[in-house]
Formats: sequence, structure tokens, C-alpha cells
Amino acid sequence: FPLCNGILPVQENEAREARQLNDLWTFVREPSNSIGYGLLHEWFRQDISSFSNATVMPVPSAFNDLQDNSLRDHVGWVWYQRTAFIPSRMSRGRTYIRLDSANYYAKVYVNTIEAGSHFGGHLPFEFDITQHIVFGNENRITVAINNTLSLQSLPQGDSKAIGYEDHVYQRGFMDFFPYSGLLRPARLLFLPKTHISSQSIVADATGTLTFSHSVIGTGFSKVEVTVTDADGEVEYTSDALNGTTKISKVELWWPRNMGKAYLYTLTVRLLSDSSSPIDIIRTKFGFRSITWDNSQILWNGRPFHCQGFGMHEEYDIRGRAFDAVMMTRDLNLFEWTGANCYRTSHYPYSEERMAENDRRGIAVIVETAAVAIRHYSEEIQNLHMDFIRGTIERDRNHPSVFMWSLANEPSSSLKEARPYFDPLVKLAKSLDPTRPITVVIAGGPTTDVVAELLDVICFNRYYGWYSNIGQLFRIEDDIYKEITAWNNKFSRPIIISEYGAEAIPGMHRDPPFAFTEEYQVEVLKEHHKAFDRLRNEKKLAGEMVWVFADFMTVQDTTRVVGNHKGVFTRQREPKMAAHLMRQRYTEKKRRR
Ligand code: GCB
Repeated sequence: FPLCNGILPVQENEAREARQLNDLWTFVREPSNSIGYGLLHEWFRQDISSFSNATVMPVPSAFNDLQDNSLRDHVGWVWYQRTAFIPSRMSRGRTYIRLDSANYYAKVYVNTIEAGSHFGGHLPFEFDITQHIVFGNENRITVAINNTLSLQSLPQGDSKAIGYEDHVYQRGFMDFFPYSGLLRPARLLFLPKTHISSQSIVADATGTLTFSHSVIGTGFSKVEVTVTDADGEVEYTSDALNGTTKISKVELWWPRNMGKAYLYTLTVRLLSDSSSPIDIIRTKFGFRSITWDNSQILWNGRPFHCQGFGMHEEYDIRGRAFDAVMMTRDLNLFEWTGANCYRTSHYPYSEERMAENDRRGIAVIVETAAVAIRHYSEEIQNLHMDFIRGTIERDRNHPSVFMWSLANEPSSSLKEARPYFDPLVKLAKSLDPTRPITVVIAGGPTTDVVAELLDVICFNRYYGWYSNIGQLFRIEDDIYKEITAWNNKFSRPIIISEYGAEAIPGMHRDPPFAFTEEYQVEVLKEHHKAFDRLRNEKKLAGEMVWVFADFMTVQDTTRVVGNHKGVFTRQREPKMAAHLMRQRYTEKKRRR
């Protein structure tokens, strides 16, 4: 599988053009099969709109929830196709196709030629298609996508024929619905022949700035790098692609509730002999340092207590598709609760959202799409390494990102987990020595074999739900004792990255009873009593409720049309618990 080497955010400027391919594509579904079986047909060779089962599919969207039952549960290949007229003038530069997210495995064809393939649903990828295009003409773009989950995919899952027509049973080892298709924007990028292909910006609280770039092509003679502040005042200039400098008196980037999320802009220009621009990239970045001691995370040297949520980037009907309306509603509600941080559980979120986190001052733990690993193998380890490279490459320049989570709830008490994760942690550290590394581990303090490798320990616990449901009276003690045991074993920051209970919206009981809004509130409150004690004793670095909003799952006896541990409903209206969280997360501010 090709790496996401050199992926840059999409920009439109003096040197770069981008054409949205977001509209209705022709859509055809193959009978169920799976990744290993290869393609049954070569439908990229022809116009598929005349096929009897051809329909249309909006991009971006998941294909699952648009009505058809068998499409919702489809496992195997689907085909997306459309044409794009590409003007002759574009032949002066290079044309790329860029897909921001294709779940989970995609092959891309331009006219009759395969441009490339990609595994890893939640990361963008692009292919240079210049030589496959007929300029000044319509060109056919076909994307074949396979959503099969297996022991060779991440997330892992189990898919098998059930011996009934062509039905396939598919079960991921996670609870969220495996929404599939072209989930984020699709675009053609028209770039100059010589262009910047990757960028790294590291800027810390001392004002030290280190930048580096790679360039494809050689047709430039000068470089101009400029750093400007939020008012456009020039702070620094350089004539090199790579460099380190110290800018005096920088304004720092702080998470909300700690200060201002101050952003600078780094502009890099490739120029010709006569100083005419060949390529330009403008990137917002912030100066800030993340450090940690044996119990706390420090943001610019000050203790940062993470208070927030686990989330999902998913909504009614659209599934896991990018939607600017829903994203804005989510982030506005997030701010309304007073929270300061979230985890991109359980995959990298949209690039649009990452830019918003920077602007709004929301601190983020970015998680790779490696959720619920049950079977360790070299093949999965290699794929997981690709995911780590792709995730860090995409998100490393965001000041809001303060930690990398390499996985959620792998089987981390199995002895194979240690040799599996050891090189992954080393890889992440070598790619980014500036941020702590975590894995949201699944073992307990005496059984887990991965915790020791990590800078920060994160784990999910469901006292009052999966453990001892109905026994509200023991939650405070149980969670207090467990976190104390972790502290006694490992001197490092500990974040409880999930806790919570289901509440069916509108279901009430007094006294509280499992599945009611009252019960959810009581479970959270009991945890908070323990968290406050632990925080005073410097034993807890962060707390994140599972989950921000209700979300869709597969059909299961333990899930009533989805997971209802949300403090907001799936339509993003508050349950009683949302008001409780708002009270907790805004407490200090109100007291001031
Ligand atoms: C977990 C998982 C999360 C689930 C949650 C639950 O530990 O990390 O993805 O949704 O439990 O509600 O069971």
C-alpha cells in the first residue's frame, strides 16, 4: 500500500487551482466479495450509467443510509464514476486527483488506466494523473471501493459468506457502524510543474521555529519564506526551504480557557530567475510547547487538565461524511459545554475540522484508525505503520494537536502486544519527538503489557455500566482505587479517555434506573467525585466522557438503534447530562 507521503492541505492561490468533484456520481454495486478476491469486472473501461443497477451517489456521503437495506449492509466492491472536462491550459502544470477519505480500500482509474490504490479510510491520498489525461476533453474518473473488514484490515473485523444467496456477514471488532464510500471531498488539483510537496513546521514556546519543505521538480531558482503575525506584520524572512530561527516576543498558542489561540502564517514561495512566483503555500501555525512530568501534561509550562469528550464524526443519513453544517454545530456545542479537548476517536477527523481546532483553541488527541486490534501480525503491523506515518504527516503542523494515540483498545494484555507496539511507538517518536505518545489501552494495571512504552497512559472504564451496572454507590471508590493503582505502578500522566452510561433520550425514572437520563447523570457525577479527589492529589491529567453525541452502531442486542452514551442526542440536542457537563466544565470560569 502506498504511503501518504507528502500530503499537503488543499490550497487555492496564485499558483494552485482546485476543482471540487462534489456532486452526484454514477454508482454501481458489485455482488459481495472481499479485498483478497480482486475485482470481478473491469468497469473502469466503460460508461457504467447504462447498467441496470446503476444509480447515483452523492459525494461526500456514506452510501449506507440512503434507503436501500442491502446497500446499508453491502460488503465488497462498489464503483463510483463521473467525467470531468479538463481544459487544455491545465496541461502546463501537473494534475492530481485527491480523495480526502475513501473507506476502506480504493482503486482509482483515469480513463482506462489505474492511477493508484490506497488503504486506510480516514486519510487523504492523491495521485499524479497528468499523463493519463486527455487535455481539452472529457475524462472518465472511476473509483472502485471495497469496505470489507478482515484480519488483514484496520479496523479489523470478520467477514464471511453465510451460505445464503450472496449475503456476507460482516462484523468489525468495534461498535461503530463501518460507514463506507467517498466520505470526504474529492478534488482535482492543478499544481505547477515544480511544486512544494510536503512541509513540516515546529514552533515552540521559546519562539524557536524550525521549518522544512520538499519540492517536486527543479524549475525554480529562488525561495522566499515569510512569517507574519495575525495582523500581517512580517516577523521573519528567509531564502531557504529549510531553516531554524528564533523569533523574539512571540504570542503563544493556548487552548481555550487558558489563553488565546494565536496563529501566525508561514508563506513559502518558489520563484523564477525574474522573481515571478512558481508555487506558493500559506500555512497557519502556532508557537507552543507540550511537555509532561510524572503526573501532568504541561502546555507552555503550565498544567493543562484535559476536560472533554470522546467523539465520532458521524451524523444521521450522511454517516461519516464531512458536512460543514454538522461540524459547526458540533464545535459550537462543544464550546457551549466549556470543554477544552477531545480525542479523534477512532480515526483521524476531517482536515476542515483540524483547521477549526487551531482557530478555536480546542486541544486534540489525534488517534490513528487502528481500533480494536485483536490479532497481531506483521502484515497488520506494516499497515499500522503506514497509518501512523500518514496521520502524523497530515496533522503534525496543527498547534491544537498535543498527543498521538496510536490505537484504541487493542488486546494489550496479550504478550504479543509488546513486540507489536514497541516499534510503533519508536516510529511515532522518530517522526515527531515533540509530542507525547499514547495508546488507549485495554488491560488493567497488573495485566497490561503496553502501558510501560507510553508517555501518557489512557484507558476507558465503564464502572456503573459494563462493570456493576446499577451499583451507583461503589463507582467513586472503584474508579478512585483503579487510578491510584495505575499511579502507584507508573509515574506518568493518566487520562481517563472514556467513562459513561447509556441514556435513551427522553427516558426518565426516579430513582435513577439504567438507560434513563437520570442514571447517566448519576454515573457521571459519581465519577466526578473521584476525579476531583484524584486531581487534588495530582493523580489525574484528564477526563473525557464517552461520548459527545449518540452514534450509529451495527445491529446488536446491546444497542438500541445505536450507542446512546452521548450527552447530546444524535440530532445534537442536549440530554440532562449535557447540562451537567457544562456545569462541570465551566465551573472554574464562573467562580473567577
Ligand atoms: C469502548 C470503545 C468505544 C465504544 C464504547 C462503548 O470502550 O472504545 O468505541 O463505543 O466502549 O460504548 O461500549
